[in-house]
Amino acid sequence: MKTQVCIIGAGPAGLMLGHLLRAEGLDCVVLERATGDYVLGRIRAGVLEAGTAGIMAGLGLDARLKDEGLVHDGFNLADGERLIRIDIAELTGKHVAVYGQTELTRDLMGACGERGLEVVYEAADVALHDIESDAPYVTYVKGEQQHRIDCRFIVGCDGFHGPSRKAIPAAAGRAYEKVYPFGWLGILADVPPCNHELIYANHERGFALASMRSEARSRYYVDVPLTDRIEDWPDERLWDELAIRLGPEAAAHMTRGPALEKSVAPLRSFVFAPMRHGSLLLCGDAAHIVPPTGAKGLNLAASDVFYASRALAAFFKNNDADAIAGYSDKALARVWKSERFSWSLTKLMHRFPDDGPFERAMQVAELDYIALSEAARMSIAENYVGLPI
Ligand code: RFL
Ligand code: PHB
Repeated sequence: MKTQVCIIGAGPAGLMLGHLLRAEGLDCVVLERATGDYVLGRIRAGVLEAGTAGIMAGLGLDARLKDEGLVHDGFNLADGERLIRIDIAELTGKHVAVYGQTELTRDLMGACGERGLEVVYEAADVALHDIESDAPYVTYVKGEQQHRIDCRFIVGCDGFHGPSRKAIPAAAGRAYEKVYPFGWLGILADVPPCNHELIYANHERGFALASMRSEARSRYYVDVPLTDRIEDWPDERLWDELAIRLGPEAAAHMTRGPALEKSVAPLRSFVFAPMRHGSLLLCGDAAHIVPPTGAKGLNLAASDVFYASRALAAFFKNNDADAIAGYSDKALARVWKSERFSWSLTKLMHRFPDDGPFERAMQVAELDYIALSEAARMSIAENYVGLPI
């Protein structure tokens, strides 16, 4: 089989890129290792930047997002008894949307048929070949048969553990990494949220986040040592811990319920640069990871694929090879700023095992500063709502 662009991975990055390329009239195929149900079963991001919603609107795929997404004009940082509200709408004139990654992925999946976006699910042993040439190809196995896709470009949207980044010779790039000494234990439950906006809490017992998926479905997190297992956290223990860490006001409004899903996600900052090698472009988690504090991961995947789609369209329509050459710098300029924001919010809102009284005093001083300075709140708000794409 022959196509212009072979996309590896049908997560949000791969599907969004596929639709952006189809909208430009380009040919592409998406290869996904898992089943569609598996991809939809992963409970991940919940907050969409204005720019991500804008990309969905540009594709004409935002009907449900507009209908069911919750418009949030602000969010809160809690430190003990104090609640600092960041009024995103007043400070930036924009808002974020609470809309699950699952729903966004469902919208993208649902439109594949009508828009001629071919997705091959359960593609095993996906391998990249000749990525340094102008005629790369991808092989995979499906139904015990080996298949080959010849293309002009491969785009790796296959997440942190996928084969694309690994296909780049070590000497051709550099990995920047920070691993944090805790993970986030998340619970999803069909109970109304304890607050109409998100609360990120820094409590002496550790971090907590109160989030949601709808008026009737809540998502909460606490940070836990990496050695903790799910079995260590029966629902009641987790609800008790959330009530303490989020504080009495939130606890008073918290409804408990059985977990629909419970999982631990390790926290990591990671960037691989450059994000292109020869005829291979990387997008989303394949190229970078942010800790979830600040809700940037999915949103960065969206801006990457937007830039990649522009570069690929310029190449195929105007023979513009410079656009491809410029992709990595363009994407990384935004990636690094989101990495910085996610890292700084993680440092501000978590108690690190090696921190002493000085580090804690710095957190308190920074939270004091945010509480009293509109300039400080503005800086947080413009990053949270999303820097321009
Ligand atoms: P994904 O979603 O990992 O999709 C990659 C796809 O590639 C497939 N794949 C392969 N396909 C073929 N062959 C192979 N060998 C393959 N290997 C892998 C996989 O099956 C998968 O379908 O990456 P993508 O598309 O780059 O999307 C990135 C986002 O998923 C991620 O950044 C966010 O979920 C991060 N994140 C959040 N981001 C936000 O913007 N806002 C949030 O509120 C937010 N909260 C979160 C998060 C991530 C979390 N976890 C669990 C890591 C909360 C959590 C808890
Ligand atoms: C979520 O609702 O899953 C969520 C919200 C905000 C974050 C991370 C995750 O910063």
